[in-house]
Amino acid sequence: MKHFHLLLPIALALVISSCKTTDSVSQHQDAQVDLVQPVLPSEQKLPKKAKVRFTNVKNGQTIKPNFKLKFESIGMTVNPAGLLVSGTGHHHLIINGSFVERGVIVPADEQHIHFGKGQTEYVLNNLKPGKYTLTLQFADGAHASYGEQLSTTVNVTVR
Ligand SMILES: [Cu+2]
Repeated sequence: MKHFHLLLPIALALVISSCKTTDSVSQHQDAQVDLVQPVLPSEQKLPKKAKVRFTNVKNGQTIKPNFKLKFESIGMTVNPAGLLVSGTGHHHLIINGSFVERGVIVPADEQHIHFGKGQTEYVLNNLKPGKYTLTLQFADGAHASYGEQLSTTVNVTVR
């Protein structure tokens, strides 16, 4: 308790200096992002009608191991990865996983396939026969997910 009066000003100074640092960092980031977009696309309000869908496969369908999936977005424009523009993004296919929470970066691994060039079709890589879930997930130019609204999942049998 003796040292309390000594510590308080130090603590205050730390708080003030950390605020200053945070402000300058956020101002710096805003300045960069303002060139394209003031808010990250994945954080912006989505059109109510915005959705994605597979155009050539329905839930419960049986497909070939090298089936060519086709997909589309409604109310959102497909752009290559790297461009942070609201209302745009690219598709991802998630095999035997689920949609990615809004704002979370879609992983890049065998289970999560990115279509960063703006592709709207994909030939399955000779999947072994069996049951699969295929999830389509739309995410912004930085691969940040638009969340469940911009995802769709179908169960398929590969045979
Ligand atoms: Cu991506």
